[in-house]
Amino acid sequence: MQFKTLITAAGLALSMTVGVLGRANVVGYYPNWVTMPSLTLSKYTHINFAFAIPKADGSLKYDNQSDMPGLVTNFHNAGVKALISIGGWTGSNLFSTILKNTTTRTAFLTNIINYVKKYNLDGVDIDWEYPGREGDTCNVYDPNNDTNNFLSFLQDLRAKLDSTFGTRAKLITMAVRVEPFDGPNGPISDVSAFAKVTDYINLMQYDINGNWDSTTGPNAPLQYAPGKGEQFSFATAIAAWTSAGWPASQMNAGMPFYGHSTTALSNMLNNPSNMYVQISTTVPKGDQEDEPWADTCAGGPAVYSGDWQYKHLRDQGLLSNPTTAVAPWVRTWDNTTSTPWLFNPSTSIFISYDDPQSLKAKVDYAAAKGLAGTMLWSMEMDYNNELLDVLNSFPSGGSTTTATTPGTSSTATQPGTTSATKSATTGVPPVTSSTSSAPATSSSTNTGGPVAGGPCSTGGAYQCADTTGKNPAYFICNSGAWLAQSCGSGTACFQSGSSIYCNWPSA
Ligand SMILES: *[C@@H]1O[C@H](CO)[C@@H](O)[C@H](O)[C@H]1NC(C)=O
Ligand SMILES: *[C@@H]1O[C@H](CO)[C@@H](O)[C@H](O)[C@H]1NC(C)=O
Ligand SMILES: *[C@@H]1O[C@H](CO)[C@@H](O)[C@H](O)[C@H]1NC(C)=O
Ligand SMILES: CC(=O)N[C@H]1CO[C@H](CO)[C@@H](O)[C@@H]1O
Repeated sequence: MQFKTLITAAGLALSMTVGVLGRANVVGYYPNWVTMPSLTLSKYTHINFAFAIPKADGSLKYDNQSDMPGLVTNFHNAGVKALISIGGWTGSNLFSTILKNTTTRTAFLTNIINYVKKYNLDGVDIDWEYPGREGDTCNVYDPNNDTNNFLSFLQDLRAKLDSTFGTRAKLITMAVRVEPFDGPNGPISDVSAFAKVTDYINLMQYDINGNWDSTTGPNAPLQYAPGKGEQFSFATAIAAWTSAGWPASQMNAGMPFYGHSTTALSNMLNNPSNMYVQISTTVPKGDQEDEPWADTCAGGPAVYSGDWQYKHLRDQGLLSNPTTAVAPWVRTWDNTTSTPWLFNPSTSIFISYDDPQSLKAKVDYAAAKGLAGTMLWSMEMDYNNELLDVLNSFPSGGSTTTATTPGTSSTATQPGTTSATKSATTGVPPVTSSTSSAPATSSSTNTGGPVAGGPCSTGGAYQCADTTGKNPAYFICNSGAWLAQSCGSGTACFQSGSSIYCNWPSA
């Protein structure tokens, strides 16, 4: 919605951020199987209901569905977009099968449209784990066809959503892993066709190391330690998608509001600079809510997850404040991965998790890369908004421009976009969460239309020059005056409420 891509005539992907008064995305996942504590809705921009499960006939099964109308109304009243998320870790076994069969594929598409309509939703988030790659062990997947079938399905879904609700009136987002979708030869090298018909990816930059590994290690490293643990990180995920042609301005960085625990086979406090020691195959009980659970797909006995929600690190007394451990727990900060870990020398339990300090490092990194904002798993796991507040510190007013094609010189960029970026990064004051989701302000709806150099009052407000959907010109309110700007060559400006985006011109 508020962030779209500018594509230059030369076909080099150039992304830039424009926004609802410049506000960064904060996308929360709302699991339907938990009792949700009271929420500060003003601190979210989007909430994804998790999960609607695709059934073999292409229908959707969502538990506690009767709660949805009231929740959607509450979210909308707070200016928050509501989406249905389809799939998830245990709900992804049939995507491949459904999309191969014309009958079930058509039913699936129709059911999504009807679901969005029935519940007055703002869009759909597809959380297929994973196209062309096995996720949960009983999933059907097909490296030869899944990714192509997914693309053609999304193209049809975009067309049908647009024809039913209006052009770009509804969002399509995707939760994705740390590398692009898989084809027959591994992750594909060009995802730009996906970006054209969808709005965002939500990067799942967590669960990188856990009890499935042979050593302790970080759940969500900002950078990985070469040769230690899995060689993926928050940074490599952004780089992998960006270099496959995904615009940074259509990415939300994923933030875990939980940690994983394992039992170390040695006393890690003897060498706190080493976060990687051998572990027991028996997973310890995590927080007070962790119960043995049997994955019906994977089979095998019921086992603990070992997971610790951040709120229970706080309310079960492991942390007396966000960065102080209570004995016998000892907190260590790992400089390489920019994450904290806890160790209890009496039980040898190790917990890798995120806290305000580590999330701040991730927010700063994502903002510097020009991302649209953040996503978090999941909404019930925070403690007094200690983590959510860090996500809300993501710089507003638009992030930096990122030329996503390696090796292109800066002179290849469109003059208009270069200067737009400059003003977006220097001229836009932060916007508080209470005003940012409000309806368009008088300055951004300026009935006479903005004029270059004319006065404006809301720094960071954006407005298209007209609503024809053919004109690239737009204006940014910068230091009290409208500044003339232009979408990239071949694209036009579209108004959506108080926000604008650049996209292919209307027919
Ligand atoms: C419905 O939500 C409640 C919590 O509000 C939860 O206890 C229950 O398990 C949920 N039902 C299903 C089928 O997920
Ligand atoms: C496609 O799905 C329909 C409905 O479930 C089923 O009747 C049909 O046999 C399937 N076709 C193939 C080729 O599997
Ligand atoms: C981590 O970095 C900080 C600041 O640069 C430094 O003071 C500290 O000694 C480092 N710690 C380790 C364990 O390397
Ligand atoms: C059902 C389907 O789409 N099958 C195709 C999967 O990919 C292989 C290899 O490209 C094709 O031969 C199949 O027709």
